[in-house]
Amino acid sequence: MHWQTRRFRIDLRRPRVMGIVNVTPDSFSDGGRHDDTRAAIAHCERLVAEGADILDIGGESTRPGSPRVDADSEWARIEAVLAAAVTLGVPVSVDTYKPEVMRRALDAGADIINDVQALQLPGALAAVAGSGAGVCLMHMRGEPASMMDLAVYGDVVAEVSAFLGQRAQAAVASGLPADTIALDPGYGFAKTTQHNLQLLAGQQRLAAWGHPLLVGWSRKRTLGDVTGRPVDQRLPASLAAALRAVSAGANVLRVHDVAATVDALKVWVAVDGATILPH
Ligand code: HH2
Repeated sequence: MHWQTRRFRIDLRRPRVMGIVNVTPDSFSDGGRHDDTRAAIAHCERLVAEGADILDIGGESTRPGSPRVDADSEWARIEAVLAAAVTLGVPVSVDTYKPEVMRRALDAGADIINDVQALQLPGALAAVAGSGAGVCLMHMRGEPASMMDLAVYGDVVAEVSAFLGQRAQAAVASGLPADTIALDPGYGFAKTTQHNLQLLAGQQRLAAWGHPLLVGWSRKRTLGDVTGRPVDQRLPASLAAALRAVSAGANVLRVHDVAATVDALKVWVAVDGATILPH
C-alpha cells in the first residue's frame, strides 16, 4: 500500500509518523509555543530530525469550543512556515478545512491537504481536484464549537465507516485519484470517550475501504479520561493508543511526540514487520 501525494509516493508497508506543527496561539496541547513563525520552523526541523515522515502544519485549532479564524489570518500564520517546511525533504501537509487556504497552500507547494471536514465545504473538492495532492478525509460532525452535542451514535464504527466511504466516493467522483485519499476516524471529534474507545476497538473495519488510515490519538482527552493524566503527561498513553491503532490497521500516526513514536514503531517493525520488509 502507498499514499500518493504531490511530490512523494509514501510507502506504507511500514507505519509512518506525521509530526504536528501547530501555528496557533490557542492549541490545546502546545499552548502557543509555536505561535511565532521562527519557532514553528525550528519545530519543523526538529521533527524531521527526530524521524517524522510527514509534517502537518495547522493555523487554526480544532479543539472543542475553540474560536474560528478567518482564511486570511489562518494563511498569515502558516505561509512562511509552509515555505520553509517544503524545503526539508519530507511531504508537507496543511491542516485546513477552508478551500481558500487549501488553494493558497497548494500554490505554495503543499503535498497533502488534511481536512477535518473531509472536503465537505463548498469549493473544497474543487480546490484539491487536479492538484495531485494527497488528501486526508476525517470524520467529524458539526463544528468544533458544537460538535460534542452531536456525539450520538447507534453503532459508531458503522456510522463513521459509512461516512468515510461516502466521502472517498465523492472525492473520486470529483477526479481525485483513489491512491491520493487517506481516511481518518477523527478520534475526539464529536465522540465521547466511550465512542473513541469503541472506534479504536473496531478500527480494522475502516481499512476495508482500501485507503490508507491516518489516526490522531496524541495527547487526546480520552487518554486523560482513561489514565487520569493531564495533557503534558499523556505520552505513555499516546504510545499505547498509537500501537493499538497500528495493530488495527492504521498506516499513519499524527503525533506531537515524534521521537518517542518513531522508537515505538521501530520495535513494532523489528518484531512484526521484519518478515514483510527486510532491512
Ligand atoms: N486532530 C486534531 C487536529 N487535526 N487531523 C486529523 N487528520 N486527525 C486528527 O485526529 C486531528 C487532526 C486535534 O489535535 P491537535 O492538532 O493536537 O490540536 P489542535 O486542534 O489544537 O490543532
